[in-house]
Amino acid sequence: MDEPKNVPFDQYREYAPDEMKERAAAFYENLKRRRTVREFSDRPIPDGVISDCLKAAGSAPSGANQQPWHFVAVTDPAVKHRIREAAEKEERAFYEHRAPDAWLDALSPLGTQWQKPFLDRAPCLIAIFAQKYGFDGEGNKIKHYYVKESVGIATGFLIAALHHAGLVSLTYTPSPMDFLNKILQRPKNEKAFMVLVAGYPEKDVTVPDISKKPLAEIVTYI
Ligand code: IYR
Repeated sequence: MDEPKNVPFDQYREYAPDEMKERAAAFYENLKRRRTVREFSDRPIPDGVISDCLKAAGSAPSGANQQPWHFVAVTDPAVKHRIREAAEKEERAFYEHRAPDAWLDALSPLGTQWQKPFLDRAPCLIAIFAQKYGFDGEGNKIKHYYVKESVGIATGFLIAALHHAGLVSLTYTPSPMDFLNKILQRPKNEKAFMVLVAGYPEKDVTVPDISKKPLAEIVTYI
C-alpha cells in the first residue's frame, strides 16, 4: 500500500461573502444560458479549445481518483460519417420499431427523429468512454469504483467548459452504442457513455420552448 502523501492546497481561494454571492449568481446566470442544440454550423473550432475543455473534464473528481474515462475527439469527416451511418441504423430501428409509444411521446417536444445530420456537420464529435475496469503495470485487471458517477461528473464539466468557451453541445446517446468501440478502436474494458457533439450553432438556430423546474420543486431545505 502507498502511504498517503499530502501537499498544501495552494490553489484554494476564499471570497468575501459579497463576492461569493456575486460569483454564485453570475455563474448561474451564465450556465442557465446553455441550451442543447441539434443543428450545428460546420465552422471549425479554433485550435486548442477542445483540448482545454477536455483538460477541464479530466480535472473532475472520480472514485478513488481512478479517472475511469477516455475521450475520443473526432474531427475527421470520414470517421464522423461512419459514426453517422452506424448511429442512424440504430436510431431508425428505435424510432420505427423499438421505442415504446410512451417514450416517443416524451420525446415529441424535442422534435427528434432518426436522421442525425449533425454527426456529419458538427466540427467535433467527442465520444466519451467509461472504463469498467483498468489494468495495473503487469496487465492485471483493476476494479474501478463509481464509474458512472465519475464519468457523469466529467461529462458535466465538459459540457460546462464548452459552454464557457462559447460553443454549444448536444448530449447524444444512440442505443446501443457498441459500434463506437469498433469504429474508434477502443478496448473491451471501455463502454461508450455518450457522444458529445460540439461546435457553433447553425445560423438562426431555434431551440425547444421548454423550461427548467423551479427551485422549490427540486430542492428541500431542512
Ligand atoms: N437516442 C434517440 C432518442 C432520444 C432519447 C432521449 I431520453 C432524448 O432526450 C433524446 C433523444 C435520439 O437521439 O434521437
